[in-house]
Amino acid sequence: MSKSDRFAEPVTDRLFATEREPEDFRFDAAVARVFPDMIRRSVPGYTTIIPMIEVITEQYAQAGSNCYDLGCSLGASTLAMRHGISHNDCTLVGVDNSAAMIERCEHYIALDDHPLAVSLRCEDIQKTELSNASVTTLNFTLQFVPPGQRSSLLRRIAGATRPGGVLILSEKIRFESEDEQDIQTRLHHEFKRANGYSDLEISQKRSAIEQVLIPETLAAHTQRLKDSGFDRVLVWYQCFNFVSMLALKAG
Ligand code: GEK
Repeated sequence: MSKSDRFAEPVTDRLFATEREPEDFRFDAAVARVFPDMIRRSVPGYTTIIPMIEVITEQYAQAGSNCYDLGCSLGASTLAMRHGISHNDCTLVGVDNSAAMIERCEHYIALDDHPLAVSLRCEDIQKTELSNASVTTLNFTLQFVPPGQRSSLLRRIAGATRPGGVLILSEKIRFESEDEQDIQTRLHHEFKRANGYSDLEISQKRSAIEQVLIPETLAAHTQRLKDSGFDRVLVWYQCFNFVSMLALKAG
């Protein structure tokens, strides 16, 4: 099976295609059903970031350690980590608090042919047990945690990370300058149009998600990662207002 086949699902996202009552976005069964299509057509760079998570995991997973995918959804990033781990004594854990996501994730994990066991937890990432970690992934998940609760989660992750371990943090960001914010937002919306979303879909999704997904600046992310106990922070990927960072603990 090729890497892209592992995540393929032929269900097209039409959730916002017709006029609907304004309601906050939730990761429910309807979203879980169309999720692979939704995230691929909505997040610039997602299809590059997933296979790179495998490459990064390959570099940083340590023998006898735990690897965590926090906010694993259907397991695309979990499976990338699984294929990147070369130590058979590692433990891989995927965590998501959406039962609809975890249920479908189990199915995707079972379809995959890698021998490393994956343990799935339907839990809040803010409460889930973390220890002895070498690689932790937050692939577009921290943005859904209320801003006031982000520091305590990152402190817990840094505290659970071994020397030489990493956190892969992918986020939608906002920009200090209003001008850059406008340009990057317009380019993101053009990306969605090019992927077949209508203006109605783009604007209804935007209204549904704006109270739920709170983006912060790159400077805010970097400072908080350092304050939380990571020694080094670098950006390894950016496409418009979507960024992936690597936060490292000194070895
Ligand atoms: C991927 N990483 O495909 N506890 C547990 N899960 C949570 C929490 C929380 N507090 N908050 C949000 N989630 C995946 C994509 S999607 C990103 C991640 C997106 C979960 C939520 O249920 C959802 O499944 C996931 O985080 C975010 O690489 O939809 O833009």
